[in-house]
Amino acid sequence: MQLLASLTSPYARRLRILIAELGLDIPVVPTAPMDNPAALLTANPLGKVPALVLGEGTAIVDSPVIAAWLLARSPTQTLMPTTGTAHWHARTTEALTDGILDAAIILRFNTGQGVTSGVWTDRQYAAIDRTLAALPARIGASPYEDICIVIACEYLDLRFAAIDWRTTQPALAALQSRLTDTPALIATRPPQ
Ligand SMILES: N[C@@H](CCC(=O)N[C@@H](CS)C(=O)NCC(=O)O)C(=O)O
Repeated sequence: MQLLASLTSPYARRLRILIAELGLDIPVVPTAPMDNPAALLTANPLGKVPALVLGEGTAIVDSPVIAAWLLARSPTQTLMPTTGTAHWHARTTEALTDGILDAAIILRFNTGQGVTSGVWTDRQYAAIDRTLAALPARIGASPYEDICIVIACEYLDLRFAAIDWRTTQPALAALQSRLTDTPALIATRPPQ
């Protein structure tokens, strides 16, 4: 079994943290999606990381699906509630923080193509701002949700230093500072 992942991917980072926190032994194979390596395209025709290769011709793709698979393999885990309202709350926090990453990545690719303004750009920034404002109410709901929130915030630090989420959302800053020395977070911080 292998996790194909780029070391800067925030989606993959969440899984690398889960793997560490759950004590699973799944090697990470550094994979640059934009190079279209054959192993990635075989595992995931979308050409995106992360992808979890289970073995002979079987792979799981999309980080929330892979996260669910990892958590299901660890029946005694306490990172994410597995049933009821708390479970769907956690899945929604996961989706909201993924949405921040999706919007940030759209902005990043647009910038790379010289598109730095316009309705679509404004829409991504507005989605990021609104979602950041919604996250403080979700802090502390479960360890997994806190991890998802910190990963999204730290990805903004990496790629969008101008988004000053620490000033606009001090509760998120307090969470990030409380978790900053978590070994799995330290071990998975992207190379600067
Ligand atoms: N929804 C996917 C998003 C994955 C994603 O966008 N990964 C980026 C790297 S951070 C990628 O592989 N991009 C290459 C591409 O879009 O072609 C997930 O959660 O796994």
